[in-house]
Amino acid sequence: MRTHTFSKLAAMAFLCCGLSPAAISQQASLRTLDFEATDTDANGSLSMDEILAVPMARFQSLDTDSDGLLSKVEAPRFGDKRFARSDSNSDGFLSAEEFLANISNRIERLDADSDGTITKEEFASAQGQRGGRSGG
Ligand SMILES: [Ca+2]
Ligand SMILES: [Ca+2]
Ligand SMILES: [Ca+2]
Repeated sequence: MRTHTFSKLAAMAFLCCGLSPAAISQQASLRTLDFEATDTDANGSLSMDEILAVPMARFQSLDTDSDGLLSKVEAPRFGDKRFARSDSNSDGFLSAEEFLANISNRIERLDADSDGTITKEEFASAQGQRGGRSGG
């Protein structure tokens, strides 16, 4: 299985064009997640693993020294406050678990029937929840 080139491209775009960290973090948002692209086994629903593969790839691309932990320097978009909040064991680094905890919570909230997978409906309704309609 081949890893997504998306995060690599994003990382490259970040390096080459100086994309702002904010732009990257918007891509990380669940709301902008591409359902089809994320549904790697194409079974029409997203498992936790499938969804976490996206932020996990991001984690790995941020972890420039590949020690499995993000320092503040590696994760500048977090900012001091958010970093401290995410760093639940206060060791000054974000482990993958700490990095993903936030997003895991959000995924669990997406999973309306708590069956451990996100159907397209659950995904769509969660996307629609915020911000209301956008024209049309
Ligand atoms: Ca690191
Ligand atoms: Ca930590
Ligand atoms: Ca579900």
